Amino acid sequence: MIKAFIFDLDGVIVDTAKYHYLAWKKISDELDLNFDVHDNELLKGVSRRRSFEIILELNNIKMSDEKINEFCTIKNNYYLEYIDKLKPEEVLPGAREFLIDSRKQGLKIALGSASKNSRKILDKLQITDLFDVIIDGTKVSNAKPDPEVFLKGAEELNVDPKDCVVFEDSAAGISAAHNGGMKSVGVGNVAVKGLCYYFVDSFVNVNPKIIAKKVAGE
Ligand code: B16
Ligand code: MG
Repeated sequence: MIKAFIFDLDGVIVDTAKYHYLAWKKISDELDLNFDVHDNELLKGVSRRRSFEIILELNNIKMSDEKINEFCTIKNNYYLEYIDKLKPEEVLPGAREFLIDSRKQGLKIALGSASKNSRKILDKLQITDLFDVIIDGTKVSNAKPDPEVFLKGAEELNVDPKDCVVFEDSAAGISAAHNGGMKSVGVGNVAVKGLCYYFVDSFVNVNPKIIAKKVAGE
């Protein structure tokens, strides 16, 4: 029986990918590296450091660990300039209502995100109190598709992984859910439609009870 929902952040609750892109683009331009919106797709769901390594690999550039850390810090400062201006209205359509309805129906709620800025983003969106548990990039050492972020969420919620549903927009995130023995619901990104148990275009008019039944095969 489904007892908990675990939500990815970027691409599921809010579109922060556009701000990650603008920040990576700024640093790429400064370093004279090629980087476009198409390349940005490769960074979704991926950690900050791995994101920069991918940009370097695309440009055939090698860099010391020290320099990589330095540029990741600069990128994050650029990114935070956008996050500081984030408005509650930027919660993706239907997501706030879906979180509220899920709780009303007795489901436990966790966040499972790679972002080290998750708490700040939830606070800006004014939805922090809709989550029982928050697992983010500051609490895990293995990136998706490793299931660590979702397994920690299930553990802190005190729910068996098989009774959890993960909502994700990235292929790595869907794999992470399956690797942790959880059901997956793809959100928004048609590229994951063939990978997940069930798919929704958005949370608009989506009923948590129906989702729980669909993934349970009822
Ligand atoms: P930060 P998610 C991920 O969030 C983003 O999709 C990814 O593009 C980003 O690099 C990663 O968070 C780390 O973010 O730099 O804020 O720690 O999809 O796992 O919610
Ligand atoms: Mg995501």
